[in-house]
Amino acid sequence: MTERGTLGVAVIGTGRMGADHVRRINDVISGARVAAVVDIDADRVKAIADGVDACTPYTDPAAAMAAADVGAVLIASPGPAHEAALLTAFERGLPVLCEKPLTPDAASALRVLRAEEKLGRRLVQVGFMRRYDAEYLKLKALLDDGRLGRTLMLHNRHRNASVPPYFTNANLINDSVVHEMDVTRWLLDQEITAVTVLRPARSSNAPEGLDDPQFVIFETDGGALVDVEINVTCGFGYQVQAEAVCENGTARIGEAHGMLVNSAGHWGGSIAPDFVERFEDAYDREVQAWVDATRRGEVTGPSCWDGYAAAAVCEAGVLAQAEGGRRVEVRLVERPALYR
Ligand code: ISE
Repeated sequence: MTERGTLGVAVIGTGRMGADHVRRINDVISGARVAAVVDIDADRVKAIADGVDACTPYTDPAAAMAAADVGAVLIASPGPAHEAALLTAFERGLPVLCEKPLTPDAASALRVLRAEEKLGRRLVQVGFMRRYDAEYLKLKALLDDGRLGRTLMLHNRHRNASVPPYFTNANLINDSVVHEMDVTRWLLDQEITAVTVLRPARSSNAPEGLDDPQFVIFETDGGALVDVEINVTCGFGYQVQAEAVCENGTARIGEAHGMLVNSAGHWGGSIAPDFVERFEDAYDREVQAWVDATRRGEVTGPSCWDGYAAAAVCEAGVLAQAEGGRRVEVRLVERPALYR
């Protein structure tokens, strides 16, 4: 933290999300500045640092975290690099906002959780940004106030116009459905206990090696049934919708009715092209909440427990997917006191 109390952030990873967070911290939110940027691509990281006032480029995350003007870390590097960066941040006592996934598998997520538990205090907020989306927040408040009774089912639709060529069936679960895993756990305040994956006929839009769309079913420890249509080659835009079916009513979000235009015998609006645009406000709110909490000396938002639980559900999901239609149970360790 500087004398003026502005939080100096090191942004690790300057790919699409990292670069967007640099812009966000610089131009959109308050109370923080980008003091360091880190990327293994030295030219890229220098170019980004050159565009930011008093920002130092690094190729080594540990060197950036040792800098005197760095008071917190935002990790947006690829998932396999997260564990090392998180453990270094723990050694330095630095608060972290870690983009999802916390780490790519349950065993490494549990190692991170145990390391944080050893510190005896939380340092990590995991970047499950849908928890900061205005519509999801309204749905959460409605379900929590109990007016509609218990939630019995949750229907989700998660559609991407397209995905990068490297996207595999496992990515469908680990990169995309992981968001529904987190919102299910958060909205219902329940753990997911089993996953089943079914596949309809393969879309002719799906690239070689990707079975798209798929239909994923979660069971929860509160007896709810949750389904997810994951459909990442729909072509027409980015859509995330959810409908809670409760004892005394239903509630639906994600229709995204912004402006409606009547023209030339048609009415309608537009669909966001991708998640960066659809969830722009949620990302802004998420990073602002992290900066505000950090400046107060607090850690809020999704925890290492949430990151670990999501990783364990992902593992069950990938297995369920590979075993076509088999129901796979999720096994979690006992929830430590730090996360209750
Ligand atoms: C991407 O990685 C995300 O996190 C998006 O929110 C998700 O909708 C998309 O399917 C993923 O590929």
